[in-house]
Amino acid sequence: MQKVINSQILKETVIEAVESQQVIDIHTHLFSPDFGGLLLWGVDELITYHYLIAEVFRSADISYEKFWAMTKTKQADLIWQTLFINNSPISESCRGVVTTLKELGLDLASRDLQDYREYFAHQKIEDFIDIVFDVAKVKSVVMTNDPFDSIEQPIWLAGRKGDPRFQAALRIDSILNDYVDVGRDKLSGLGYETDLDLSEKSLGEIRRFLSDWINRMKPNYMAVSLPPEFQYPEDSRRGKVIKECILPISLEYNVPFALMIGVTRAVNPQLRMAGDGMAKTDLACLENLLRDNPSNKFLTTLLSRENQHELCVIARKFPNLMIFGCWWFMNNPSIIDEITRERLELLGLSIILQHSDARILDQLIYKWKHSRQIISKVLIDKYQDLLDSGWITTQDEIGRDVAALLGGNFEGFLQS
Ligand code: HDL
Ligand code: ZN
Repeated sequence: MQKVINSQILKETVIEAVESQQVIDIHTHLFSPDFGGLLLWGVDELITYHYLIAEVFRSADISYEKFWAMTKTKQADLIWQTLFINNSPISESCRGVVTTLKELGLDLASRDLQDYREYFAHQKIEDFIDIVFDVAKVKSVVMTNDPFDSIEQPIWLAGRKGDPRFQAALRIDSILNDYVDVGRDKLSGLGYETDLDLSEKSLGEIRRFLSDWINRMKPNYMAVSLPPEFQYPEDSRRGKVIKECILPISLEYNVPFALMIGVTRAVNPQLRMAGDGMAKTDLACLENLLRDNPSNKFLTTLLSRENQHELCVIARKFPNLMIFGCWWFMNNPSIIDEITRERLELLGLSIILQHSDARILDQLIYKWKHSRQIISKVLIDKYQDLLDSGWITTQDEIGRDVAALLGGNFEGFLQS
């Protein structure tokens, strides 16, 4: 007999379901150990995560030149002193470091960065991966793989097998956003000759490139980050490659096309990777893509809070769109809470609630602990509303729903 839920046991039931659910993390910048130094981990990487670099310049009296001339250890020392000792680490990215250290069992009372470095110095990466996946309750992560990256490329060409917990995603920003200055040369470097005018022959070569790398990588999806001014259809090289190459290949191989829209790259180049900004997007681009390609599957996450409500409405109109996660500047408790509520209210359970965007392995611990806390809070309220309306539900049904929201919907979307 399944246990019927009442208000008294609702909270513990939802928290238990959310906290125990193994998640599929559908967008990260993590790499399996066979990619060598591309896999980042440890306390100095945590502290010099580009989110904290942006924040340290607001509080430390240091020039960009001086900071970038420092070693990573010295950068970490400065960030630790500035954002954790001279100031309470109250921002989400600082609090994430605190949560990670705590969940790894380190003594936060000491605040001794050298101590923490000692702990990591004694970890073997193969074991540490198991510790992190276990503590974070992550079943698998999807990487961000760039066939043109000088370190990744030879590993893929040599026939990467790798840890199956690290799934691939084929990232194609340089072809779509930088074809003239970067993409065309990179394609040529891999033996795909294309011209500036994107002749039929060139479009065929780009389709051949996509086919070859889908066969090689077996990616969960093809992804691109796009600026807020992205339009579709668009009389541009990007518009032509999407229409003539990405969409037909996505359909042929049943590999969804993931659009991550709203990033304005290098608004402050002096901050390097920390220098990107965001802006609201005209989502007619999505509506046109979805309406004109009803058999194609699309994944989308947006960078502007102001776009989130209309994204939910668009997803109501087009079942071939799966929205996912609280991306980057969205990934803060107050916004995760807000957009998770409106997504559940407008789309029910047909969403992928969250991804981590983790760049450092250890971040899986805090990004998922923080998200689970908020997701539990929202789900408790939404199931309470349901109970108040008279619906009768059970522990098993809540477990089923949570499993879908934290991974099952992604698996189902890929297999559909
Ligand atoms: O383009 C992306 O995938 C973004 O997530 C960027 O990598 C960004 O720098 C980031 O790490 N955001 O969390
Ligand atoms: Zn990312």
